[in-house]
Amino acid sequence: MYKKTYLTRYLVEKQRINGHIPPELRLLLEVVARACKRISQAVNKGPLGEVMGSADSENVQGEIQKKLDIIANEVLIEANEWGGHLAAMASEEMEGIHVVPNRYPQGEYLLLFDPLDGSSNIDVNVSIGTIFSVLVKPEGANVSEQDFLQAGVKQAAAGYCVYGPQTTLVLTVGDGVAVFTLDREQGSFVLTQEDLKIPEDTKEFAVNMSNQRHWDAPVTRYINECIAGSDGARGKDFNMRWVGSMVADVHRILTRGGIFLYPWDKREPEKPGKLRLTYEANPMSWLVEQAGGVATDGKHRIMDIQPAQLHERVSVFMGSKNEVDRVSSYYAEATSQA
Ligand code: P6P
Repeated sequence: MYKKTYLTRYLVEKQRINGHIPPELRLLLEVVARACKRISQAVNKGPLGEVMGSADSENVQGEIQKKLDIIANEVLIEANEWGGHLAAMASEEMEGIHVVPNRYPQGEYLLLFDPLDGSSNIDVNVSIGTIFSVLVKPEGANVSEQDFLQAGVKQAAAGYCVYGPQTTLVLTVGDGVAVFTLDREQGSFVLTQEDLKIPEDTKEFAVNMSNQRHWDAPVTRYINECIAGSDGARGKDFNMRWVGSMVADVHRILTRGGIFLYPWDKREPEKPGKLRLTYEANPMSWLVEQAGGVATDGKHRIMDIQPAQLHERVSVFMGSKNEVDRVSSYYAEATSQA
């Protein structure tokens, strides 16, 4: 019989054996996991749940919100505000932070999330997911948005839950990456993989090719070499995958290697990239690094970037070490030749 380790036992042992996570952080992660189960149930209903389609609203990014974006956001807020483990939350779907109401005790953690990443895929039944990042609230009286502006290296925990053929929770608290698969009969997440490792080499890249004419030179050079394959400088053929849902693409890369690229492009030159630093790039970067991969914006380690704004964007290259390092070397060459 397969010895099943459920999420609770995994976290209790992390707390008890290596004292790696304090009780409040364990509680936080269990509450987030429970919220993800509820989101999974809503997502899995699809049209039967009358939750499909767009809401009549836009988020802070100016993007049309899907009904499930709002539902997922509300599930995470409601699940986390009463437990006493959090001081406040920040979300892609909310302009400002959500401070835990006075009727509840405030805790020492800050939770950031993209409640339903890839929501453009909801109506076409393609994998989507929840991305979350946990920070420790700095000392001081009243929590503020400024408290959330911490570099990714300060994270206490990071993870995502992908709602695909399986519902899978992927988590790090700084000592490796663990994977939990939702056992729907038990209603619990079961540990199905520990200490995930990304191969340093890969033949698979993930990028939205329709943006090619807008990229800068180092990215154009890198992708053109991948496409030239064994006929070109790389001397090997590459394959391309692009789901259009970061959670799905990064999960594939964590599982079998690859490089994910969402670079700056000249369509909106004032923006460093499309993806958000604090609740998308930072948690994904920590998971990738914990699995032996690399995550940069082409010039800097993503987790070293000091956020200036809660919803600021960043250029993203992450995955198999040798491929991401190659992109960085092309940026370095371009800078030295400038
Ligand atoms: P594009 C989803 O909207 C998202 O934020 C990421 O999940 C995904 O990787 C990216 O945008 C897809 O962007 O421009 O290819 O639709």
